[in-house]
Amino acid sequence: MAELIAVSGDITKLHVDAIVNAANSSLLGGGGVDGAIHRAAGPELLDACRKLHGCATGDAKATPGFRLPARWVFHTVGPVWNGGGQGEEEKLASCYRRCLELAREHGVRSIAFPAISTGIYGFPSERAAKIAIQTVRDDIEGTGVERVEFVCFGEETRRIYDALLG
Ligand code: AR6
Repeated sequence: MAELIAVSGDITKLHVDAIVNAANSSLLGGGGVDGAIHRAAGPELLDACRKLHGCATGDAKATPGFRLPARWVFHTVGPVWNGGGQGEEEKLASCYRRCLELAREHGVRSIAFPAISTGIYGFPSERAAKIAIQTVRDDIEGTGVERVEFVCFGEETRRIYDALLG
């Protein structure tokens, strides 16, 4: 059984095999967690991202972590929240699913996810957390991942994950 836990703080500091970036479809950087990851990884990360030629919403692509403690960064593009009637929930689930597929392909045993789409993209936090946890529980088997950290940047997110993870 894989371990699913909530942790607080900055995802760029974590010593895990892979961290997930909540990117945009250009993969060329931005604000929020994306900006923090690019700053901490160094300019080599942007060079690597340029070679990926973007990423569709709900998909994910891998780069090395460069100067990060994490070996890999899985860049995924969450949906912009538009009221919930435009497939946002399924697209968000797809982000988590695709990152677990990349984890399997790259032999990743520990992975840390930020709360994808819940910042600049405006996805309601509790709905997003339920989807994150349910998708990971449903899809983790057979990937080889042993530990999943849900990184909570702020007390409200932490409260939500603690309540849902029990
Ligand atoms: N460590 C962990 N979580 C963080 C960090 C950090 N250092 N910084 C912010 N968060 P957001 P989105 C949390 O806005 O909503 C970018 O410009 C934050 O509190 O980073 O998917 C991209 O380029 C929130 O809970 O991502 C896209 O254009 C969560 O990370 C757009 O933002 C996600 O917030 C993507 O928006």
